[in-house]
Amino acid sequence: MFSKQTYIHRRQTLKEKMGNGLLLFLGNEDSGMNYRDNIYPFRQDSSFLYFFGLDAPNLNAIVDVDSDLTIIFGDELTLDDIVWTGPKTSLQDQAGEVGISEVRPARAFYKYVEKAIHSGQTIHFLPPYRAEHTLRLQALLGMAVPEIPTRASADFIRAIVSMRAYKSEEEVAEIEKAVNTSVDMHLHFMRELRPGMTELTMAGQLQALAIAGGGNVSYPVILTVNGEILHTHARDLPVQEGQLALCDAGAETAMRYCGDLTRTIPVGKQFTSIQKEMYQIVLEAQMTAIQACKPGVLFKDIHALASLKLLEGLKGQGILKGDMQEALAADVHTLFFQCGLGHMMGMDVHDMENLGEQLVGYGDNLQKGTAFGWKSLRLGRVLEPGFVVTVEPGLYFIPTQIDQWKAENKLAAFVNYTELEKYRDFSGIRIEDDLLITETGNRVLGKPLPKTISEIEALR
Ligand SMILES: [Mn+2]
Repeated sequence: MFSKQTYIHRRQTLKEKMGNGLLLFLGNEDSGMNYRDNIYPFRQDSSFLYFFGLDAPNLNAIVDVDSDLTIIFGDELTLDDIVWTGPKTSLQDQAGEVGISEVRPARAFYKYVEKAIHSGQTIHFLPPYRAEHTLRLQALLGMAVPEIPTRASADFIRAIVSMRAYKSEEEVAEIEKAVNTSVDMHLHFMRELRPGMTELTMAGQLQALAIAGGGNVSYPVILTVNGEILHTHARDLPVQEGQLALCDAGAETAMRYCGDLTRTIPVGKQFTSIQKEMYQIVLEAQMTAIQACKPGVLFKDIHALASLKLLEGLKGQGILKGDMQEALAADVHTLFFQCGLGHMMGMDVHDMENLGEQLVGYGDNLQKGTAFGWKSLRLGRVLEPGFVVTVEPGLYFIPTQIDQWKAENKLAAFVNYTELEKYRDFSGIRIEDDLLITETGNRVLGKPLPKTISEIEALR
């Protein structure tokens, strides 16, 4: 937990930004996997943690801007609870550590909101992502379930995004701690993966390192020899000499700040010559994109720049032909790079994604794209100092997509389908680092993690 002053200051800033109304914060609950008491690891809501710091289930909070009152709602442990959990710091004392003196029983939350509705106060709430939150809002506000996401408060979202997007020094230190644990996970992957080992064996070892780092993984480990499948998780499948293994894994700290890194390595000791050529294309696109990350630049333009580098590289391999600027304008890159160059990162690995990609990644003056490829770019807005973003270009040879585009002879002026056919089983490559945008440019966060071909082969 940060100091009391951090949380007091954050809530004060939020009150000033909002001006009036009642702000609802729904904390998360334990969630049963197969019965109520056998639970998924508990994860607090990130906005709740940001403003209240209390990483425990069954809490709600209200910031009543109109009467300048901040209240935590939750119940103290009973003797029945303590039999199972042992004694814990009282909720009253925990609230005191984040600068809140007003603690009321859980059931008083409903009464408080009911009274506010009757008095005509404006109630602001965030879009729910858990069914329990939807049901709680339904009970509190008397709204039909399908109506709830559309009635979430855009002003409340904007105010929170305008704070959480800019990481303070103490937050950057915490993120860097997460990235360093993530680096250790990747070093283990790069040193220890061997032919015959299953994807799951290695993924389990990486998760153990994340937990030993004090927190957990910040998302389920992606570790696969089918790197072209963007979000496939590790399988009970032995990896083999000659294949590429893609690992997208990160840790979150005990305070729930995240790391998110990707490396792609040969399962054997060395890349094949064609793997080397493709790897080098992605690496150059990534380094070019990192160089371009600085305040005042649209991230969407950096996405286009990285895409152009990928296209030029593929032209060099004879897979593409013609003018690559024109190819970029025609979205040829989406045959190989179907997703976005990166996203914001903080307490969520895709930071604040539950608040909506438009307001988080694009803001009010820029419209998120809807076309294939562009619709998956989560971040497009102008970069500013204090943002933490990922830069993660890749090349993905997806047989289904290649077949479909080829059957339609799509963009055949640019694509040499005969040559491309040779790569249909190539799989995929991604390289990802985490950056802090500074006043003058950027800083790659964390301890160095090898990514050139010679550095990687030296570790194998
Ligand atoms: Mn990422």
